[in-house]
Amino acid sequence: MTSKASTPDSEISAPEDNCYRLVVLGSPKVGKTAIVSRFLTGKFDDGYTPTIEDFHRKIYKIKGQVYQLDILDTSGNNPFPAIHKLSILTGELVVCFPLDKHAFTIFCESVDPCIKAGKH
Ligand SMILES: Nc1nc2c(ncn2[C@@H]2O[C@H](COP(=O)(O)OP(=O)(O)OP(=O)(O)O)[C@@H](O)[C@H]2O)c(=O)[nH]1
Ligand SMILES: [Mg+2]
Repeated sequence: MTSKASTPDSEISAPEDNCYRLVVLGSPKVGKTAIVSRFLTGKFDDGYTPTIEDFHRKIYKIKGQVYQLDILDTSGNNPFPAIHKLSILTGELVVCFPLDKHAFTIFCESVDPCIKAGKH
């Protein structure tokens, strides 16, 4: 259970061990932004605006500890595979929606070095 912080989230910092980065990947229009928005606001918006790249930060206070969750909502239509690879490499947690063949190839190429480096 989380408790409300009286200080604005932007002024609270969590210890490094309590910081997590979630990268949301998937093909275009599969509902990545909708589920992130639902998670953050509890609301569902049936409009569609293609994402370029959106970053969200949430601070939680759980049992007296401060935790930071960064969420990177990526574009399903990223024309720059290198940026996509970087996004995958920077995440500790990756949520993956259905990927088309091209996106799946980029994903495999990106996770391979992570696995070899012992990052998961
Ligand atoms: N009915 C229904 N529509 C959904 C659902 N999830 C997403 N949508 C709709 O599908 C469309 C695309 O959703 P987005 O979340 O913007 O898709 P996206 O994966 O972020 O797309 P890109 O940013 O282009 O990669 C929007 O019109 C959403 O409202 C769902 O669970 N049910
Ligand atoms: Mg989106």
